[in-house]
Amino acid sequence: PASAAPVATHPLAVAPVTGPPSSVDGFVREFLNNLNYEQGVALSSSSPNDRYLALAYTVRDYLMARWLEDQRRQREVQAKGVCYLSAEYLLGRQLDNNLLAARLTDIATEAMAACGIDIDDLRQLEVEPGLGNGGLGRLAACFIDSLATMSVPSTGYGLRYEYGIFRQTFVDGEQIEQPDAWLTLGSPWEFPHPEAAQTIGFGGYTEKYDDEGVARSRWVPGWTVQAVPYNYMVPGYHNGRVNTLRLWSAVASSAFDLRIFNAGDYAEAVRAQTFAENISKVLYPEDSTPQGKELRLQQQYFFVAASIHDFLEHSLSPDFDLANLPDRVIFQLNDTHPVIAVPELMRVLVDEKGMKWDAAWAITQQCFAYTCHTLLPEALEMWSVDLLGRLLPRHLEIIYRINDEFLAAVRERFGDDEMRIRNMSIIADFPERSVRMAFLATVAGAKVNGVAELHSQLLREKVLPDFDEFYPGKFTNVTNGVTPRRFVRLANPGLASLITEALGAGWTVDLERLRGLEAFAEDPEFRAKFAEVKAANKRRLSDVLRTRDGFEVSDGHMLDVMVKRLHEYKRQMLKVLHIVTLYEGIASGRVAAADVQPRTFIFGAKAAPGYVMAKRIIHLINAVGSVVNADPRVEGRLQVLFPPNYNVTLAERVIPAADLSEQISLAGKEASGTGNMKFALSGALTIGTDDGANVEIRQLVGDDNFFLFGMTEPEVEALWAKGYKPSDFYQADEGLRRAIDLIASGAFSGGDRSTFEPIVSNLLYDDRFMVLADYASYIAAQARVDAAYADQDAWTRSSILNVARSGFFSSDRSIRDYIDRIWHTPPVL
Ligand code: GPU
Repeated sequence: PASAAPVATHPLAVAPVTGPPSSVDGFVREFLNNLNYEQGVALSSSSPNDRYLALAYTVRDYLMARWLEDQRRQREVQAKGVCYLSAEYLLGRQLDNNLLAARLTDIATEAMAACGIDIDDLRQLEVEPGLGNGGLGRLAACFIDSLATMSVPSTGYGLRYEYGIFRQTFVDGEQIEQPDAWLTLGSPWEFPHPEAAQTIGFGGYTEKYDDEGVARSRWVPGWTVQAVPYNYMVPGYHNGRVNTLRLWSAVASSAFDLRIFNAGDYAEAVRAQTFAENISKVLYPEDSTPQGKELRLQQQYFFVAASIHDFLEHSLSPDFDLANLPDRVIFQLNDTHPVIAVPELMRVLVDEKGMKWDAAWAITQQCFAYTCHTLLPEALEMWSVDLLGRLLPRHLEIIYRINDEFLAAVRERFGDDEMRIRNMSIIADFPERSVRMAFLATVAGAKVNGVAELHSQLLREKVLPDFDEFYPGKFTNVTNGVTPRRFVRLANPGLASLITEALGAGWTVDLERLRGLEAFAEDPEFRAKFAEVKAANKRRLSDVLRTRDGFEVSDGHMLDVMVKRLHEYKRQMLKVLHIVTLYEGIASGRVAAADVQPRTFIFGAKAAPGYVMAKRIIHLINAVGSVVNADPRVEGRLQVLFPPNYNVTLAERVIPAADLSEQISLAGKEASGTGNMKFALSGALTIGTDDGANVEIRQLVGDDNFFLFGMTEPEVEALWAKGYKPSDFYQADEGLRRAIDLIASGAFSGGDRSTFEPIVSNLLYDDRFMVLADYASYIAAQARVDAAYADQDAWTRSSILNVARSGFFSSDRSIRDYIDRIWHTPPVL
């Protein structure tokens, strides 16, 4: 009973499309109003947090009229729109982004100054909503920014975790996780709508019944949870658009059992409430390695069921013919996490709306599309039939029927090729009977896309070849992108001004225009200005790291940066071996410190709390840093910094300051990468393998402006086929031997040889990600980096060319590709 028909017919009931007056005085008045009447404090007695909240409310107020208008229009126009279903949105701070989008940055800055407030002090107070793990969640945030900026009718749907990605600290170099209580000081950017809650069922049983002669099934859930939506504004850049991100929060259907409460067992009385509300309590901190926990499946079903019902109830007119659903919506599945939406839509259409199975299935197959973000087999989610049957019995029945019909069609086409049937079945039998969610998504999706050219190719050829053969034309590619609003305009204002000075305005929404900078790369004056921007960004980073972590970044160093989740396939270990090699050369006296190119290595990485090897590698990085940074023989020419709790906010400071971008995953393992794009757009040169979107970056920026190393994906395959023995590489390479031996000797663990022994033996005897095989090539490429960096002016030229040729990596281009190849949802202007 959420959105009744509009009651008011008064002319003023239609929100005016302009917000409050856009003047400094007007802003001050609004701000003080919010401070007094929302926060309930006077300016003179207000806390910094009061001021931050009042400022946020003021910005919000300016966007509000447009938001209400856009919601009204989306309902009225009835155009086809996108529902982006994602378990993660790694948004980053909101204040600056919303100021930029609403063209309020200068006004707000002056208004705060007029009140005696430095707006920068307020910026620092915002706790970023860390509702995602890494690349996948950040991509979703970039995409909703582009969708709004491009005026595409769309809603982002996800989960409002009470605790986001954990806060990382280091104790004696080891990662400690702390809960991310991001909501405690208030959350000015969200709007709860308890009246629009959806009831979500779980458990129970299914039953057959006779519906006037037609045999039907229905689900009788055993328990329910309320899904309460929280709306967030997603403002487009300078286009007056405000889209919606709707995140669901779990609330118990009844707060507590009054009879038990009255009988005095208080803990038992609220047990059900705690149980229900756990669903949106915390983000699972696993990136690319899901653990298959029941609560995670509850989260997934909870948010997609709420989202589908929300869309059907609130976006369609009451008399809408569901046969036409594909004309109105495409549900984009952000990896397998929301795939349980497929049997949910089937259940709604067949069981609740009384549609025939075949008709419902034809509709469903047009309403979903699936994006795969990985090639790692352990990242393709599987749910045990046992668990699914207990938690969602009707959905399991539906999945079985989808599979039966699918396999029958496969048989018809290919004959009784049992091997093929087993390989393609949505239900796997080993190691345990389970549902392959990627297969379900592929069968149900109108389109399936990978996230970079190489990834999409490998997805078709290696992961789902039978499906590619069975469904010609279903597979496609959409190379990832990043929003230039946050990652150039906000994160790199110096570069942004320089670009505007050179090319004029307009590039922020048409990033291919950066091509125009190619000519400027030949202009010594421009190069000098560009170099000064990079130097200023380094100073800004130094300031941040000094106040945040007490680090002193050395002047005049190359900044060599590796920031991303800690995962063995990403090969932070290769970077460590490089550092240890440089250090060992100096410590042994074979290399004079004075002959080493001064470098500061910056790491940022969180490890999944249960990922033991990843945590060991974090420990090792910190241990190497402690030794290298303190050894006088190094003469300060090498410095290793590992600021804890890498997040979007820190990324926005680190990336613009970087000289060298480390993108060194084993070829064929990183689906795309998006950090690689952010660095290139900030003028860092990449040292990287032929993996993910690195391939496309190199093709665009040119071989002369990219340091390529390592095996190609076919070479990796060939080495596996031949039989990979990492110890052979160890034996054959003296530098590698020295580096590994130094780690094994206990040199970084106070003489204790056991601390890092598991890392050493893993490298020597397992090395799934072929670190040792690519070592020599990596070290050689780093030598080329040193040589190139020695010519600062030539480096700057390359750096400018990286920016000029990376316009392709705007998420606006990605969204355009999604529209053309998958969604067919033109902008509605
Ligand atoms: N990715 Br699967 C995640 O961040 N989390 C996941 O659970 C999965 C994939 C990443 C890929 O590793 C990265 O290569 C890609 O750029 C990113 O998704 C966005 O597509």
